[in-house]
Amino acid sequence: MFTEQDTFFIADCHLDGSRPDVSALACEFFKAIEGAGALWIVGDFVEYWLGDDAGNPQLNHVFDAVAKLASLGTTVTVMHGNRDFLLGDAFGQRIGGTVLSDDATVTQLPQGPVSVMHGDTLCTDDVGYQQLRTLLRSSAWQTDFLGKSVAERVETAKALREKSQSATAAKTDGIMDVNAVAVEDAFLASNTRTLIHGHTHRPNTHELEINAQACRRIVLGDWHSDHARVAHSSPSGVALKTFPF
Ligand SMILES: [Mn+2]
Repeated sequence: MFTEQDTFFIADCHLDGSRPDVSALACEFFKAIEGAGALWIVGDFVEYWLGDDAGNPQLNHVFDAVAKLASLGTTVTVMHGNRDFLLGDAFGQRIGGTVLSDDATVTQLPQGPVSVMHGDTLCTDDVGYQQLRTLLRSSAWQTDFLGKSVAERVETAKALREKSQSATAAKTDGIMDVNAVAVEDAFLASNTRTLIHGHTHRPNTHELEINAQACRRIVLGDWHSDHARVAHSSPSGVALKTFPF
């Protein structure tokens, strides 16, 4: 049904052993897009990741489904989200794809270059989060964290999550959405007219004008037990679609 000309973008599956329905839907999706040229998983594929050596045995069947898709010829690229920034090269090999550690990248689609990012870097109003992000993405912190036993990492991650949850509860909706200047900067830095990102869980297509050029910001949805909003690129353009198709 799909060909090399089709590219899909998904984000925020937040896969977790406690949500088997979402895992099942993801497996269904990877089967449904067989034949597509490329799949981009744009961050927060999994709810947490403590390192490739720790893995998550409860999600092996989902990783197998991605590996199957890749083995049939779809190029799979994974970008880091704020929850799974420790996905590494071994995970990439596990799923037959590539893990990119860049915050943003540009991919060439039939209708032109498209900028792709998780989207947390656009939420610059959330100063507390951005400070934490700088720490967690530093190689010093990551080397220290990955040097701990898996049991110790579980404890550290739990403490971080509790801290972030209580901070999030105190934040307004606006603070947790993208900042308009950061969006403009992202368009200018990438020199593209289409930006695809996730993270905010506010799936939508925003038309905007930057430097007198019509631009589009496509926001991917988070995954629910029965549906997900994904982006589909074909020679006729890029559009948000609801899966199941
Ligand atoms: Mn996120």
